Amino acid sequence: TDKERTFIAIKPDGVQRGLIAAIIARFENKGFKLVALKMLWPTKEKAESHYADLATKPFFKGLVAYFSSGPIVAMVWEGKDAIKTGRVLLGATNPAAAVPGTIRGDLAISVGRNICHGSDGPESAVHEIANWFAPEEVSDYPRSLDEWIVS
Ligand code: YYY
Ligand code: MG
Repeated sequence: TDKERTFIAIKPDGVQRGLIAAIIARFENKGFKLVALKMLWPTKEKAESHYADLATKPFFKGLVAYFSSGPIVAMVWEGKDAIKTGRVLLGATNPAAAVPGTIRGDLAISVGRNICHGSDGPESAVHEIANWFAPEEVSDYPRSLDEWIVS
């Protein structure tokens, strides 16, 4: 859909490594619209609810520790097919398999330090946006540029 929204996060390693601007630029330059953004330090509990689907995985404990190890940049990006295309911009989960040109393919090496997160479907996008943002923190605003980006 044209106004699809996805939750994108720069994980603690992305913040520590000074990659905030580089990651935001990928989404901005692509043409997506930033509708929410904040820095926050996830609690263990919020990290667990964010990754609730993965609770049975062997890497879950380490993943929650990693995601709550420092501040993250939480964002909502909007645009045509933002969920699927957002994941294309991120690249494969394992940076070793992510192709050059993607964020993980260009900027990361290890699956346990893959610097960014993106929703994987419409249901998870709704769940994740609600997990990190109050409705009034998301700005629904027009951009006159949009007719030059989508037809
Ligand atoms: O959505 P995405 O982040 O690409 O991957 P998920 O399968 O949802 O896993 C979430 C997160 O877990 C991944 O970004 C890194 C971590 N992880 C891991 O540490 N080891 C794995 N074998 C698989 C995933
Ligand atoms: Mg995922």
